[in-house]
Amino acid sequence: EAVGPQEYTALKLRVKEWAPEAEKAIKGKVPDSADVFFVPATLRPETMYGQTCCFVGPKISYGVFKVSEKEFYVVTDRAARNMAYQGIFPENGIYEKVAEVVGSACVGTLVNAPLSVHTEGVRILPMETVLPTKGTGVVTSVPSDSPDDFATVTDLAKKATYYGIKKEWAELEILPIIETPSYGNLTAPFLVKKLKIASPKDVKKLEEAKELAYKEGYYQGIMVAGDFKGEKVEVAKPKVRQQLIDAGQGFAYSE
Ligand code: A2H
Repeated sequence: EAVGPQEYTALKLRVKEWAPEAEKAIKGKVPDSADVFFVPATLRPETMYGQTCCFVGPKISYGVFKVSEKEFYVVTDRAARNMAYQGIFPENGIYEKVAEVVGSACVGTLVNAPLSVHTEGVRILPMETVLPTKGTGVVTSVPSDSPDDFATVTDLAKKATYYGIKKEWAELEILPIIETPSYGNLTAPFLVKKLKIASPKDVKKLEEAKELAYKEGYYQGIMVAGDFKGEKVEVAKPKVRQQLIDAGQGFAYSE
């Protein structure tokens, strides 16, 4: 766990089509003409090309917060409070919640994920290990480079019926984003296999895989997707972040 403040990139994933239960929860509370965004917080903006879905905690309660008449964010109350002191809402310290929705009700919602190769959109899916006390409580999934994400999408596809999802929602193609000398161009799948991680509940081994993936990716990785192909991850990371911010598809969030 880092000691100083964490500098996240918050990403704006626009809702294209609501899951029926979530639609009921927001009906009449958000103008029809407005855009609603799920807002994951990430430390790896350079991997956003590889988003295949976006996770919420099924039992976590989320708020729908008003940014303007045209724009609403889905995050935890805790994150909205933090954002209110970081200039993200119109008035300092003030955040207006217009609706509440539990994570499980959002599962199946189709969102547009900025930079993702999956331009048709990605689904909101459940992840049991999402912490309500970190980031925004929304986690975008990049299974090529995050062992947690790879273990979770593998489990979701295996037990699609149990999770009440369509199997294909968890099986969007995983494309190479970063090439590394030790683990090839699909670092997370490689490490999950190598360390024989069987499920998202293998917390200890996942911790080890995360550590290895992060070091190798950050210090040795070369981009093989996106606008900064051929550049070192270390160099590309702030550039991708800035691009997202300049395009209005993301913003800085810290805690
Ligand atoms: B990262 P730190 Cl490709 N609960 O983004 C659980 N995990 C959360 C979370 C929450 N409430 N909020 C954010 N996270 C995840 C990309 C990524 C991430 C890659 C590789 C590693 C990685 C795509 N998922 O994180 O404890 C988010 O996943 C490895 C730790 O604040 C976020 O970045 O350091 C990261 O954990 C923040 O973790």
